[in-house]
Amino acid sequence: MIFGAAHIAAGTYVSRLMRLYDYVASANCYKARLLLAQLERPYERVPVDIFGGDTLTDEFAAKNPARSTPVLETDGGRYLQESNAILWYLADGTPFLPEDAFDRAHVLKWLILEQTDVMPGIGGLRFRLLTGRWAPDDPPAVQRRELGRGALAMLEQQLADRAFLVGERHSIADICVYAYTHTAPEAGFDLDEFPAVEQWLRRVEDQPRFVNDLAPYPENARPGAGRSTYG
Ligand SMILES: N[C@@H](CCC(=O)N[C@@H](CS)C(=O)NCC(=O)O)C(=O)O
Repeated sequence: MIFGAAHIAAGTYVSRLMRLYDYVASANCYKARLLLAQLERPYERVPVDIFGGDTLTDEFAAKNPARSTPVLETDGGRYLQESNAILWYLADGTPFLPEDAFDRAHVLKWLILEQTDVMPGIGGLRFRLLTGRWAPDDPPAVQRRELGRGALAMLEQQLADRAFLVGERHSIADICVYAYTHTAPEAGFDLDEFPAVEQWLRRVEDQPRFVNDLAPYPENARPGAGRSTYG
């Protein structure tokens, strides 16, 4: 699937369209799709069925030894792994990544906290509840819920008196944290308890060219139904 117009450079060097190796139900992948849409960057989307065994192949491991999506193949044919590294690479030189060193460091801080707190505490919990890997009262679910609540409380405090996470303007910090935070109700969190987070979610959704194409988990994501690193 190709998004945007293909670009073929003149001369001996033929620039390829960027490729995003992408799983449609992954919010880590959705982060990249959202930024690409907002930047209006053309790219080719290469669907990866992570529960159909696609990340278990040698071919995929050559692109990402960690066997995770997303992976960006640049127009020069190089591979970049990790969703937040992909956001940083694509946003560099655009309004989505501030120039000021202090603000950039704060963006980096949120990219880190998203991976340590938001993704496991909200996204990882949601995945395991929705696909039947855990029941809400299972001890690992209770532990993750505590992590997720802590992440939402941290965001609530940060957003109580500001419109966006860093420097009062929409940046990749917001895109990155939005991706799993907006799914919090599906992980059992009540966002009425976090009104500043709720309002911030709506502000992110009001940004130009905002898209939400995060798909629900398919049947083969249930345990035993497919083949993946999750079993
Ligand atoms: N830290 C990684 C995590 C990526 C990740 O966990 N991707 C999942 C989908 S959300 C995946 O592709 N898993 C496939 C597998 O492990 O087989 C990132 O941010 O890119």
